[in-house]
Amino acid sequence: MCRSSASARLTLVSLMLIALFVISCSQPVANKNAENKNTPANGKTPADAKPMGSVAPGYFSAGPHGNVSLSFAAPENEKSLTGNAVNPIFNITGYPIYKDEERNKGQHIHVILDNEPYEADYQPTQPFKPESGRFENLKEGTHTLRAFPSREWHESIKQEDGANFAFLTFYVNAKTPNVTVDKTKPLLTYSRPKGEYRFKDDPRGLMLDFYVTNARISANDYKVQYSINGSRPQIVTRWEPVWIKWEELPPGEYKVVLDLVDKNNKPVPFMVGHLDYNHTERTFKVLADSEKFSSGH
Ligand SMILES: [Cu+2]
Repeated sequence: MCRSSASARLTLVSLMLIALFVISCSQPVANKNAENKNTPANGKTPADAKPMGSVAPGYFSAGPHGNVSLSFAAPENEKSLTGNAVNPIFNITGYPIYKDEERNKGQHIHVILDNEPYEADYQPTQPFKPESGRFENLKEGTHTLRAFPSREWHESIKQEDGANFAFLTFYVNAKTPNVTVDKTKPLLTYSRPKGEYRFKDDPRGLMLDFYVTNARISANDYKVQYSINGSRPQIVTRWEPVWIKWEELPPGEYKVVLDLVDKNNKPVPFMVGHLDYNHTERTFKVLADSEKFSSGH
């Protein structure tokens, strides 16, 4: 009798311990799922977001609220990673980041490894692992990450003081010998166009967009030069997106070349090893109504 009640008590205590263990283990998972729902709550457009109306049908815009600041919480600047994948985490203030699950659109951060096409991060406080796998299996040596916030339609938020532009250097295993990254030099960061577009999907045209740091863009200072499919180079004298008319972009494949140039239209390089970040070549595609987007779009 006594023995059986003791063993019953023991069973009860073990059951309670198991229950406690299950609760304590399951709680972080539950929290993580809640966080994955997105910011702000529940993957919705913020209440104060304004519809763009006929200018850009289907899009909303929220903020900025004062000056925007963006920085990396991870990885650490000028440190080696443990492993060969980078999963950046951000601190951002002054600009709402969200994804509206119903519209499948939202404000996000463009994250650029080295001088590759950007990846869109809609959850900046979580380690970012783009589906493309672009941030994995990195080559040994010196790499950079750049980031800036963007609108639902992928236009960068431009801020002259550059406080919303984050830029860091990191290493896989070790530094590449003789490669230095001078973050004080004039820098042109390519953003758009990227990938595939539906012909006439935006009444404004097709957006060419970029971020400029440590340089003023004007008619008698630094300028941005672009050329599409080898056409005569166009000079941009204002830090604003260029909306290219659809009439100039019938369905097909295109190559765009973007350069930072000085007041004499001479290219200004930003060298990281053998890569010139101020000279970017990209292909994009304009699809006819009958064509399907390829997977990964
Ligand atoms: Cu974007």
